[in-house]
Amino acid sequence: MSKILITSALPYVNGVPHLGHMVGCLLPSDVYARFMRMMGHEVLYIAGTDEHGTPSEVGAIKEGMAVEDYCTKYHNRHKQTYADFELSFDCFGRTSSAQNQEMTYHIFEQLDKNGYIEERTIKQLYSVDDARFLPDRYVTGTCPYCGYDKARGDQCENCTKVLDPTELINPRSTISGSTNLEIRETKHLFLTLPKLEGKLDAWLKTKEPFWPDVAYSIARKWLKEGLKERCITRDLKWGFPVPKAGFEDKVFYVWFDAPIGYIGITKQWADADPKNRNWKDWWYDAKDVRHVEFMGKDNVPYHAISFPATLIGTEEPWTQVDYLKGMSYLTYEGGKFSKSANRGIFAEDAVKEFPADYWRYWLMANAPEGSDSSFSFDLFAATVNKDLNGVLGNFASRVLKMTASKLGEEVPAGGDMEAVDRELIATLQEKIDNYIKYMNEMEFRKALNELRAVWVEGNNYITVTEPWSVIKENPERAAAILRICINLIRIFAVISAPIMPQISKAALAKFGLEEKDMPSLKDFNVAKEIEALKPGHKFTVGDMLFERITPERLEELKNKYGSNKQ
Ligand code: B3M
Ligand code: ZN
Repeated sequence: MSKILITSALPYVNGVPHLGHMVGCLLPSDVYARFMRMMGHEVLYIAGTDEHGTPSEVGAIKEGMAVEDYCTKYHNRHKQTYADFELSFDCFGRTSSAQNQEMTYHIFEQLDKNGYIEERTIKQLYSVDDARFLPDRYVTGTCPYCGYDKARGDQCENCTKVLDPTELINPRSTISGSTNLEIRETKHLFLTLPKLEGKLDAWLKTKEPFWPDVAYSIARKWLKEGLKERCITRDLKWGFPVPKAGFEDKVFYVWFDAPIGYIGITKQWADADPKNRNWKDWWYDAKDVRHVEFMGKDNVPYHAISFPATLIGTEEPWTQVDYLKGMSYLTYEGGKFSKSANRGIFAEDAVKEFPADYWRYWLMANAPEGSDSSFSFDLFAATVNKDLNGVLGNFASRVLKMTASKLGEEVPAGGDMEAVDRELIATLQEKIDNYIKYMNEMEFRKALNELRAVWVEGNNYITVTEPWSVIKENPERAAAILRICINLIRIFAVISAPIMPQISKAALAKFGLEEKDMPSLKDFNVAKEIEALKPGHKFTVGDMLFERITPERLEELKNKYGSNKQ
């Protein structure tokens, strides 16, 4: 057993997550955390809301709230949605916490002490009417690269170019709309990334054999182009005040304290309960920890370059990322999710329509891994009806109903293993081994293909063995077949648990079993597990595990969530 530290990129607190956010980092990290726990590892799974920066300030102004209250409101909303999605964080914290402030200050002071912080005077847009500087999103204007007229000061949403607010054409204040802007000088602190290039390069090389191509090539490209000094302070009110003489009226840039948030949130977790391990056992001189990070591909440079360099610059033994899983994007019917245009389904509405597991399964089976993927209600309904209902759900209900009506509501006794049964065991062992291998490698689409193939084997087995006709001449043999099928239901429930925890629980409950009764996935042995439920073990038929989506319901969903709009 080893210690696995798993983090998901921290969603910005403003705005509510849609399915693309769910599959972009949160859900795969949860599936992996659940899987690793079932493999017998000690797991610490951390996430939280990213609360600083201009988006929160601007959002709070729009809602007429104090920014602290605004962040608390949305933090709670995120937390509830993720709980509804069954995300099994050990701690879902906040980057604005006192613990994160302490960590941020410590890391900053180390960097400063080691000579990696430099003062510079830069030119920034100043709004005369608002009497303040306008960093990042406080300024809107026309993108100099693509001409999009609502580009924000930090990035153009249209062409994704990272911008400097002074580059915008026809800039205006996001707060007041004022165009009475001038360029003024202001002093800021910079992290001298070029000085850390050599060490970063050496560190990155140690990761090369292990990192997936996408993440590694993004990191390499940045290094090749040469690193620039990064401004880590802002003229804002909301954020951690900079603890340095002459900078008291400035705060740290959101991307400086956000990744430190992984450590700060771990400390929140440790502080919340005295029995939790000291946070240092995970983060500081913790040689037995493997750290895996999940994020959207746009976040890779920050996690592969700036944050590792920040930690290297402290000259302290911080835990660095060992494996970085970068995800591509999920589109909605081939286009963008948009709350304002009422296009796409948001996570909190999704769980009101169907149980979380339907979404979890679809999203993981169609995860945007190598390239982008697209959600559509047609695809979703087809998967729910075919894979979940048709293959998995029907198998369970057919087997239990048949057994209950012919032999009673308990695992039947009698009969021996035959060649066809041994073949089934061998096939399942191979497929389950593959499933476990792919899950270990975080190849989720491949893993779910194997999982589905395992369920299909169950259906094939019952089709070939025909217990409903065998029972007429050979009840003993029929009992043996149905006993195997019943045990298959339990096996399916166990191996599906990281993806569909609720369905897994519901299936196990039919046998009076709970989550804690599940065997480890490590060295999962089908020959042994196929005999786990012994003759005489009681079961209840109960409800179907899944509900079919009718054509009428499908049409209703498409209208409600804007699929039928151009
Ligand atoms: N909040 C960006 C995003 O949500 C940012 C991630 C921070 S991870 C430390 O895409
Ligand atoms: Zn642009």
